[in-house]
Formats: sequence, C-alpha cells, structure tokens
Amino acid sequence: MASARPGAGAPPARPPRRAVARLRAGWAQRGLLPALPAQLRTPAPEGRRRPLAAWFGARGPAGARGSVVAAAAGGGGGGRRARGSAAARRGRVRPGALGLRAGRPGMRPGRVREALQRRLPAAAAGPDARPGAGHVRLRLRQLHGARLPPGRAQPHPLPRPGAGPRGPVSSPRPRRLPPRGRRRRSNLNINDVLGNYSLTLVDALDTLAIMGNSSEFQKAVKLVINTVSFDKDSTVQVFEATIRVLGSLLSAHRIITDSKQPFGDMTIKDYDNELLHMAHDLAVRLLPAFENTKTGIPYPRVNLKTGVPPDSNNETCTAGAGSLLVEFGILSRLLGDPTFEWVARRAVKALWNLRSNDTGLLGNVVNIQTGHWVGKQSGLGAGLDSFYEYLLKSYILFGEKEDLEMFNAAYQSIQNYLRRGREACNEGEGDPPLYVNVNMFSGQLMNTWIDSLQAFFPGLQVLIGDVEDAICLHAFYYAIWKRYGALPERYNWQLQAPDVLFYPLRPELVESTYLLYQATKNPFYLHVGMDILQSLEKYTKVRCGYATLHHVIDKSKEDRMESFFLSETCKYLYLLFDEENPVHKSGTRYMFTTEGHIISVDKHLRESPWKEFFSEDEGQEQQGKFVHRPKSHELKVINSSSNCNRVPDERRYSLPLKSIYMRQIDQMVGLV
Ligand code: DMJ
Repeated sequence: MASARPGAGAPPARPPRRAVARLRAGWAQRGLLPALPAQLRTPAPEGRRRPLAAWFGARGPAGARGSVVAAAAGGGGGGRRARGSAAARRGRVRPGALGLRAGRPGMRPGRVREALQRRLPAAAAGPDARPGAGHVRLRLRQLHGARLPPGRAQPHPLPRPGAGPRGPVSSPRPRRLPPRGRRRRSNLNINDVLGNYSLTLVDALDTLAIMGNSSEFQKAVKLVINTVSFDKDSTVQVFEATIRVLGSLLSAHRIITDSKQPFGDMTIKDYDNELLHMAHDLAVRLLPAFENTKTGIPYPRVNLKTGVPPDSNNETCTAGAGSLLVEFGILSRLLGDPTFEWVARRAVKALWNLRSNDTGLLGNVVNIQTGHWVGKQSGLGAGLDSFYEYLLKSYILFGEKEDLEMFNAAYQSIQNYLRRGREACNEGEGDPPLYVNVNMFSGQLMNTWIDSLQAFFPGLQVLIGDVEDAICLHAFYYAIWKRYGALPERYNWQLQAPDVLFYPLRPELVESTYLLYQATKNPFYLHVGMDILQSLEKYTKVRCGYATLHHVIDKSKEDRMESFFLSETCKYLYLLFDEENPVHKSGTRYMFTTEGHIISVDKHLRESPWKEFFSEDEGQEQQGKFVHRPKSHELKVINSSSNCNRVPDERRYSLPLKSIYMRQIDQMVGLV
C-alpha cells in the first residue's frame, strides 16, 4: 500500500513532541522501555511503506523527528526508525541488546523485577531494598518524590509558561455555526473536536464493517491510511481524540486482523498494521497531556505537534480525564507497552481518590494541579457519564478486579444519593425513579434538570443486569423524545420544559434502546427504535446528511453533523433491527466503547505482563477512605442471545413497564 501521506519525509520546522521524546528516551536509555511486538518491529519489505517511519517523516540523520520516532516507536527495534537525533541514538533499544524491557511480553514478572533491580543505582535501591517490585518502586518514589511508572525514571519537567484557567473544560456543545467559509480556527469549541483529521471518516469505519459493507470499509480504511495524518498544528481535546479517533482506529485494526472475519471479508490487501501504527502515533501525541500535572489527571487539550498549549486550562471534567482507560489499555496491550495504560489508569485512580469521604461521589470539574473540585455537581450526565461507563467496561475487557470494585462502589453511591423516586420500577407507589444532580459532598439536590447524555445509563445498567431499573429510566427519556421528536440537551423535570434546546443527533437513547432490546427481546424497543428513526428522518435529514437540531421545538437546524451520528446513532439503530448481526449473535462477544466502537472481548486483551507493577498504589490508594464493597453484581454476558432467550413470554409481549407507570411518566413530561 503506497503512502500518499502528505508531508511524509519533510522534517518539521521545530522538534515536535520533545517532552515525550525526552521522557521516553530516558526510559529507553535505562532499558526500561518495552519494544514493539515482533510483527511491528520487522522492517517492511522493499517497496512497501515502512511502518511509523513514513508517518513520522523520519528520514535523515539528526532529523528532528528521529527522537520522536525512537520514542514513539517504543524505544527502537526497527533500526532505521531509531536513527536520528542524539536522543534517539541514546534511546534506541535493539531487540535483545539490553535484555531488559519492563513488561516485555513473555518476560516472567520475576525476571522483570530482578532486571529492574539490577538496573537501579545502588542509592535508589537503598541498603534495605529487598527483592520485590514494591520496594524498588518505593525507593524510586522516595528519590523522585513522585509516582512513576514502575521502575521508570522521572521525566525532566519541561518549563511551561504560566497556565491559567481559560476556555471550556468539558465536551464541547455544538453552537449554531456560521456558513462553512466563515468558520474561524480560533473557535475552540468547534475546532478542537474536529481536529482537522477527517474525523467523520475515521469515526465511521467500524459502522461500515458492522453493516457488512466490505467494499466501502476497505475503501475507507485505505483512504484513512493514505490521507490522514496527525502531524498537524491542531489543538484537540484528549478525550474526544481518544474515543473518536484512537478507539476507531483500534476497532478497525481488530476487525481487519480478526481471523474469523464475521462481518464478511474485511481484510485489506498488504495490510501492515497501519491503523495500529496510526493509533500509536496519535496516542504518543496525546501523552504530553499527562506530564507536568501534579495529580496525574491529564490536561484537557493538547496540540498534536507542540504538546500542551502554554495557555492551557488547569481544569478538566471528570469524564474527559477519567475515560481514557479502554482505548489506552487496548493500545498498551496490543503494543506490549504499558505506558498508555499506566497514564490512563493513574488518572482514574487520582480522580477516584478525590471522591467525597461521605458520599463516595465525584464532582464534574476538577483542577488537575490542586485536585480541588471546581465543579461539585455529581450526576450521570455531562462531565461524569463515561467515567462510570469505563470503570465497568475496563473490567469487562481487561478483567482487572480493581475496576469492578471501583464501579460497584460508584454504583452504590449513585443508588444512595442520585436515585430518587419509588424503590422498584415496576411496583409500588410514588414517582418513577429518576437520577438527579446533587452536590458531591452533601448529596443535596443541585438543580432540577437532567441532560440527554444521561440517557446512556439504562444501557450501562443492562450490562450489569439491573434491567428492571433500566426500563424505567429509559421510559422517561423515551417520553421526552415522544414529546419533542428529539432529546433536548437539558430537560427540566420540574418545569416540564427543556432548559437547553439543541439536539446534536446524540446516540444515548438509541444505545439504551438497543441494549434493552437485546436484554428483553421485547418488541416495544423495536417500536421505540422505529419512532426515533422516523423523527430523525422527518426533522434532521438534509440534502447531504443529517443535521443537528438547533431548537427541538421550532426544529431549526445547524450546519453540523457530529461524527458520533455515524459511529453510534446509526450503528445502534442498524443493530437494533438487524437480528442476525454477528455483533449480537451467540458465540461472539463484543463490547462497545463509549463512542460505539466494537472491540471483541478476548483473552489476549486480558494479558498484561506488567500487571503487578500497576498495583503499586496498594495500601495507600484508598488513603484511609472507607471503600464501599457491595456484593459484586453478577456480570451478564453482553450480546449473548442465550441470555435473552430466557426472558419469559409474558414479559416479552407485554409492555416492559406497567401501563399505569407508563402513563405516569407521560404525564410527568406533559405528554398527556
Ligand atoms: C459520544 O461522543 C460519546 O458517547 C461520549 O461518551 C459522550 N457522548 C457523545 C455523544 O453524545
């Protein structure tokens, strides 16, 4: 596959990603950087594009890119890509040359530990150092005064011009756009999501596969490989780039390389792991977000070429900073490089440790340097949604018990403080259950709106088997949809009116509808899907796509179709009606990322040779806090039709929620 990537080979004017290069070159110098898996190290045969080198434009000696390449490629391996700057030469780790790479696949943990100890300076190991990774890490921490990746050295802190609070901190919310020609680069809210890297094309890849459209999938993959570059002076949100781009590249890579090819022939001729390399490239460009943060919670934005912008905001939303583990973990496990999983996991734990002692709840906005909660609102929608989702999904994918424990404790706090209304969804008296926004410290109600992002929660409840409760919350959101033919971004349940009026084609209600249908096989959910489909056709369809609704009442539109419309909304709708799709057929097990990308759940992703090093925070991670340890919910196997067949007929062909309760909800949103 010939590379037509623009700019390949042209060294950029200034050494980009210096921070990462220095950080990783340092690790490599100490022999602590794992190499790429063998198949990625093998130089490409003559005439074929060379992995990484082509993308990074690493060519000549002393090319500024060299250091980055060496660093980003996992410390070398393929000789050519490591040639270049001094840093690269220092950082190069030829396979076998040092015989030591922390977490190198196949290396016994004991050997890694011994090797680490051999490499530690005597002072670092200390006179009392016993053979044991914990001690080694402890000594390192004492020396460097910071939590480090196991056995790794402290990165040189880079001088960073004073960062001050500025700009938005959470997911951008669409605004009414001026016509295309008049959009300005300075419009952060728009451009830091779009990224200038063919976002919609990338985000939609696995949707094409799921639809069984192999020719379009292959065409789109080739287009991505040949035209998409991350070597851009573009400032992006770390969270959005991760879930929309990184996640999609990894998902498509897994589809292409799946030996079973359940969706038809999705293989690509001469495929040389290009999408995986691209994912690696992008992730390395995101890594500076995790540097120079006192808490380990990442900066919300990075420039793909230059790192964290000098005027960067020190505040981030919890979901944005704490929902990177699925994609970063997959990447680490595919590459055999713990770096990515380690930084993402450190961020999750840092946030987790900041939860309230009294309620166990987290806020929605936090200062990454002080750990101070700037936004004390706790809820299930914007700012927190995917944080909870990824605790559970990380467990499903990687099988790390600590993720399930955190999820269960969080779920318990959610039930204790956010859930209002009667106890059982389908029984008893009182208001229907609803999850509200409260103060994280007191549990007191903060406002009377719910947002449309929260509609994902019934889907998550299906995954843990809390289907009854999911039915009620879903019914509430469906009633709002019926009233407006869309979901307003915020709905005020007390005023029975929208607080924020736009609808950017979000998928959450469809996602929950699909998962509830899989769990119950109740045709009611097909009816809901049909209703949603018809409203989308009626109110949002335009000549070349589907448009954001600017106003759910007057149905005016915006010139914007979010990439998640194809990657999630359409995908879930399609899957809802495609009974035979391999995604939910017996015998296959897929998990959806928060952006709707499918990842097959298999044992290879549960392998992490570095696992024991990740438990470095043991004993201190809870910092004396009471850890809720409710009985583990039994995890249902997602997408297994055998589970669904157990739903008794009388539940399957009646309304999932008793009609009196349905009516009650309709009344609550002013439908009757
Ligand atoms: C998607 O980008 C993801 O689902 C994210 O987690 C939050 N929601 C948007 C779509 O609404």
